[in-house]
Amino acid sequence: MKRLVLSTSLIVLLALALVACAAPMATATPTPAASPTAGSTPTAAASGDQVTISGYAFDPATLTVAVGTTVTWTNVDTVAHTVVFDGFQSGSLAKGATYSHKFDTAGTYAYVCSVHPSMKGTLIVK
Ligand SMILES: [Cu+2]
Repeated sequence: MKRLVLSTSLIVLLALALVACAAPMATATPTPAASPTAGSTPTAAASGDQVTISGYAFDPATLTVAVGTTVTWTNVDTVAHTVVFDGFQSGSLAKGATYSHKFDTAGTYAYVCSVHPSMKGTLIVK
């Protein structure tokens, strides 16, 4: 009986020792800082001068640029697309092809893909 009590005490001691060892490690682990931009990144106002044609869509669908900017469209789809404005257009863009146009006049320019009329984009020049 005494032997049993002894071994039980030993197990309790061992458990306490384990907890004692583990506790400082747990509290010493640095808590990762929350990403400062997570959830606060604005997605509505797209900037830059690049539009990607991907998944039968222009990305970004609406792009705002300054007057004098040359905007480049790049088709990454396997199917061909076009960039068609009122008065000028890209012609057929195969995969990997690009089309650039310089916008010297402020205004809102709507464009479509003539192959897939549901693909619409807007370029705002100001
Ligand atoms: Cu298209």
